[in-house]
Amino acid sequence: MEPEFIYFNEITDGRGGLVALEQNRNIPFEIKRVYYIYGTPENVRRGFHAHKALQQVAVCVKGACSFLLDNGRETVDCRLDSPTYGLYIGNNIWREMYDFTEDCVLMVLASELYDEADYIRDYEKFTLIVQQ
Ligand code: T46
Repeated sequence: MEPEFIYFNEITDGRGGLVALEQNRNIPFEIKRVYYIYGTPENVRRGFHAHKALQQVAVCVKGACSFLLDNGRETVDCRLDSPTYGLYIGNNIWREMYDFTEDCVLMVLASELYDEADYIRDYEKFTLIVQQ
């Protein structure tokens, strides 16, 4: 299993950098929701769930954090440490986020509005679903 990174086009000049994220262009779905996670204390792990249908792209717009991704057969760990690329996470992928730097701002673009019913928060249930 490999992490699916999306590398964004950077527009840089003497004033700094700019990255544009556009639905169905460099983001492979219609963007219905954006949220961000920040102020995560050291040694905290978040996530511990998969989604039934949701697709997301996670971008560390400041600082860094790590993801563990698990498709039920394999796992992979990867680090997000730049606003110039994102991590695509499709449905039925268990994720955990960890090793947040103090200044980390993790922005996530999502294909659907928030819906708790789309979460699979039980790992046993997740493994049964992906083995079907
Ligand atoms: C994911 C990872 C990367 C809302 O009310 N609206 C929202 O859009 C979201 C994302 C969360 N919430 C509520 C639900 C919980 O009461 O905020 C609380 C914290 O959410 P959660 O514990 O699910 O946060 P994480 O960091 O474990 O997971 C989040 C996303 O929920 C999830 O979809 O893939 O970030």
